[in-house]
Amino acid sequence: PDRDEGGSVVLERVPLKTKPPGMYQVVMLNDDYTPMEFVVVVIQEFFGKDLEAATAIMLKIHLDGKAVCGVYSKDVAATKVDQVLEAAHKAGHPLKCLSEPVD
Ligand code: NFA
Repeated sequence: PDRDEGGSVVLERVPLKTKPPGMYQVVMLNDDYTPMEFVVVVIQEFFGKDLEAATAIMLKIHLDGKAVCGVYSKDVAATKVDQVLEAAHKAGHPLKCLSEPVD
């Protein structure tokens, strides 16, 4: 067995089980400049929502300041954020979004 500096046996701690990976929500933020129609198109394109659902989410962002567009694994959520920010930047809009762990 492995021993420490004092010669005592070092026992390895083995996890009994692995924890399931946490989920992350992609939150979109309101601003005063991005056109509503652009936001609706982005939500449809990158979050798989139909026109009605995308419009409801856009209006919630507009009225509440932010809303959740979807919940994904950590890496998928990060990719969604990158896709939204790139599309907004290319179109010249200041639209912002972020991902955060679901409580
Ligand atoms: N507040 C923006 C406007 O009035 C619309 C908007 C909605 C922007 C959702 C960003 C997110 N044009």
